[in-house]
Amino acid sequence: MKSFLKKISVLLLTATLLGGCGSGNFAGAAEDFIEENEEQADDLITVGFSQLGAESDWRSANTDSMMSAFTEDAGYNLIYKNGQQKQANQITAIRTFIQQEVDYIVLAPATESGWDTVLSEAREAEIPVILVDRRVNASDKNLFSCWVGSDFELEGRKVAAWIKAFTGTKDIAPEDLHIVNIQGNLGSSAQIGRTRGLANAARENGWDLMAEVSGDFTETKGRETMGALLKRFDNINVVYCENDNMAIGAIDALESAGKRVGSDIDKGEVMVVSFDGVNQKALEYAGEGKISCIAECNPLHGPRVRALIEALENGESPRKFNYVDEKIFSREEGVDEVVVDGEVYKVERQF
Ligand code: GZL
Repeated sequence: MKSFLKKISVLLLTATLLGGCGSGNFAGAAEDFIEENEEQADDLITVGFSQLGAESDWRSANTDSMMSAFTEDAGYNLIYKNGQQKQANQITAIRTFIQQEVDYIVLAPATESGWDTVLSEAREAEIPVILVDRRVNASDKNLFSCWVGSDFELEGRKVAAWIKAFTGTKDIAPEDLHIVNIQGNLGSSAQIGRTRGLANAARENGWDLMAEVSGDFTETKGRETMGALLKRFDNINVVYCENDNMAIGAIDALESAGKRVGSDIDKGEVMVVSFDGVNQKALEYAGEGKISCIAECNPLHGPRVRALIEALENGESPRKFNYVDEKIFSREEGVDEVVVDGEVYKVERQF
C-alpha cells in the first residue's frame, strides 16, 4: 500500500506541475494508474505487524523472516512498526492498524501483560490478531486468534539438563556449581520461561543459583551486568545467558576481568551457556568452546504466520498454540542427549 500511495503522489504532483501544458493525457494516465492500482491494492491482504524492537540478532532475523513472507508478490501488503522495546509504542501501532482497517494484526509482544484493552479494540473492529514469538496473558483467550513461537521453559529445562549431565561426567558436586543468570527483558515470555527452567533445576539439583539480573537481551547490557556480578561474587563458575547477544557481552567482561571462559570448571574456567543460535559470533564461540551449550530458539516465523493467515482466509480454525521444534547444541563430549519430561533431545554437534 505504501509504494502504491507513493507512486500516486508522484503522478498527481507531476500532473499538477504540468497542469498548463496538455496535462489532459497525464491526468488521464494518473486516473488509469489509480484505478488499476486500487484494484491491485484491494486484492492484497493488508497485515499490520507490530514488532517489539530490534534488540538482538534473533529479532532482526525474525523481522527479516516476516518481511520475506509477506511480499506483494505473495499477495500481501505488510505494514511494519518497530515498537523500540516499548509496549506503549506497540499499543499505538495496533490502534493505527485498526484505523487503517488492516485485514490482520500480527503482534510480537514485548511483555506478557497489559494487552487486554487494545486486543479488545481489535476484536470490536473485527480484525483477527495473531501472536508471534512471545505470549500475552490475556484474560480472554478469544482476544487473539492463535499464537506461534517457542516453548521457552522447555528451552531452559534442556540447557539445565545439559548442565546436570555434563557436570556429572566431570564428577562436579551439584553444590559446587555457583551460577548467575543474566536474564532477558523482565516480563517477556522468553525470560519468564528460561528463568523458570533454570530456577527449578537449581532447586531440584541443589545448585547454588546466586543471582538473576536482567541484561535486556542486548550485548551492551550483558557486558555491564556480567561486570557488576563479578564485583559481587568471586566464585562464579557458570553463567546462564538468556540469549546469545548477552553471552557475547558477558564473555567480553569475563575475559577483561582475567577469567578463562570454557567448560573446565574444575580447572577454574567459567562455563557460559546461552539461547538462540542465531548470532554468528556466538556460533563461533560455541565452536571454540567459549559457549559450552546453546539452546536453539528459531526466529523464522514468517512462513508460519503466513500459513496461519492463509488458514484463516480459507475459513479454517488453526490450532490456538503452535510450538516450533528446536534443537540443543554443544561441541563438548560426554553428553549425546538430554531427557526432559521423558522426551529425548539429541545434542547436536553442528550448528
Ligand atoms: C525469543 C525472543 C527473544 C530472543 C532474544 O523467542 O523473544 O528475544 O531469545 C530476543 O534474542 O531479543
